[in-house]
Amino acid sequence: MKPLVGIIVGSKSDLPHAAKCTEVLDSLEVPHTLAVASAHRSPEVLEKVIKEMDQQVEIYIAFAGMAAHLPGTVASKTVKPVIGVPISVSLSGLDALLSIVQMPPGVPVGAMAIDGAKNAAIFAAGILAATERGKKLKLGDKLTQMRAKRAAEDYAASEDEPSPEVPKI
Ligand code: C2R
Repeated sequence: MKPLVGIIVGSKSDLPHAAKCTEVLDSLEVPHTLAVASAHRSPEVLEKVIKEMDQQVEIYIAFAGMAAHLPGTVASKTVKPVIGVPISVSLSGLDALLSIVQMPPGVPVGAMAIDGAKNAAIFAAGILAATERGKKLKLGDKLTQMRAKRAAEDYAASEDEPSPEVPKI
């Protein structure tokens, strides 16, 4: 099936983070594709990867640590939405966060929290929910169910019974 989400990581060392993202996408049955390519170390490979992915995907998720120029570089080569995930490799991930979030006007990147791999998947699914394929995949319903399941698990972990005012899910 044609992938909807293109995932690019700056190094193979980022793959455990990408796995947390693909786990959520898989649970939502969102098809995805993944490549390892760096704006710094392998710019030609990155260019080729984006050209190929752009024929297929509707949205990108780019993971990078340190001087994380990868998501911004992806955004410079596509008009499709790019979600950037800063990875905490050095300086507690603040270097990567600032590199991703401070894009110049005209070339936006949607920055997630440091190591926010799961939210990247959920955010991508939320954007895709409004598209034709997203509607076919019932992404809106699946995201609502996912949130309700988590809330129910939290209530269940309460020491006391939830008060009657708390709506049952
Ligand atoms: P290594 O573990 O391979 O030394 O990489 C990667 O995303 C990784 O988190 C350390 C970190 O360098 C990051 N990296 C970038 C870019 N390429 C690799 N930030 C880039 O092009 O922005």
